[in-house]
Amino acid sequence: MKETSIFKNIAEAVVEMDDDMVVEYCNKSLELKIPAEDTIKSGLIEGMNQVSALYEEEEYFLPEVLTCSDTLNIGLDILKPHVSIDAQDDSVKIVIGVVEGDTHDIGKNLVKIMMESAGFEVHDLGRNVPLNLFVEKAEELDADIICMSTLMTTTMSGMKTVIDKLTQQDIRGKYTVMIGGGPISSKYAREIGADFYTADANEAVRKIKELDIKK
Ligand code: B12
Repeated sequence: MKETSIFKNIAEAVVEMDDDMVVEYCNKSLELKIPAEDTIKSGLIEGMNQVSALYEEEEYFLPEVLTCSDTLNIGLDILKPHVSIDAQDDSVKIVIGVVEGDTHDIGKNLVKIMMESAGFEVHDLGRNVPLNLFVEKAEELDADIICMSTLMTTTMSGMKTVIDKLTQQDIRGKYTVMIGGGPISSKYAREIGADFYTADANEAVRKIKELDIKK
C-alpha cells in the first residue's frame, strides 16, 4: 500500500470519526516504517483541516468536530511514541500554552510534539492559561522562548497583554516570543511586538533552529 493512500485513509478516518479505521491505518503506517511525523502532518492534520472546512461550510457542527478531534487524538496516541526525537538540545527551553479564554488545543499539541521531536525542552502550560502564568513560568524555568497559541479573535489580545507584562517588568529582551493559531498573522505579530509568527508546527521548529540559541 502506498504512503499517499495511507495518509488519505487516515484523513478520511478523522473526517468520518472512524476510530477503528484510524487505528488500522496508523498501525499500517508504522508497519510500513513511514515516519510518524509525516503521518501526523499528511494524515491526521490534513483530516482536521478538512473537518475545519466542513465546519465553515456548516456541514459539521460542534459535536461532530469534537468527535473528529477525539479520533485524531486516538491516532496521535498511536503515532506519538514513534516520533523520532533528535538529540536533546539543552540550549533551547520553551514554555507553550493556549491563552486565557481559549480551549482549542489541537494545534498547540501538534506544535509541542514537533518541538519535542526536535529535541527542545518543552513545558506545556495547557489551554485557557492565565496570562500571568506565561510570564511566571518563563521566569521560573529560565526559558528562552514563550510560545502562545489561540484560535479565536476574541482571545488574541491576550498575547499582547503577555508581551506588555514582559515589557513592564523590564524582561522583554530575555525572551523570544512566538505566536500562532488560526486568526494570527505576521502582521499581527509585528503589531503586538512578538518576534515570530509561523503558520504551522514544522515551520515553528525551523524558525527556532535558525535562531541558534546558545546559553
Ligand atoms: C476543532 C474546533 C473546535 C473543538 C476544539 C477541540 C480542541 N480540543 O481543540 C471544539 C468543538 C471543542 C470547539 C469549541 C469552540 N469553538 Co471551535 N473550532 C474548531 C475548528 C473547527 C478547528 C480548529 C483546529 O483544531 N484546527 C486544526 C489544527 C491542527 O490547526 P490549528 O489549531 O490552526 O494549528 C496549526 C497552526 O495554526 C499552528 N499553530 C497553532 N498554534 C500555534 C502556536 C505557535 C506558537 C505557533 C508557532 C504555531 C501554532 O500550528 C498548528 C499545526 O500545524 C475551528 C475552525 C477553523 N477554521 O480553525 C473552530 C473555531 C476555531 N472555533 C470557533 C468557536 C467560536 C468555538 C466556540 C466558542 C464555539 C461555541 N459557541 O461554544 C468553542 C470554544 C470555547 C472556548 N472558549 O474555547 C471559531 C472561532 C471564531 C473566532 N472568534 O475567531 C472557529 C474559527 C470556527 C468558526 N469559523 O466560527 N472548536
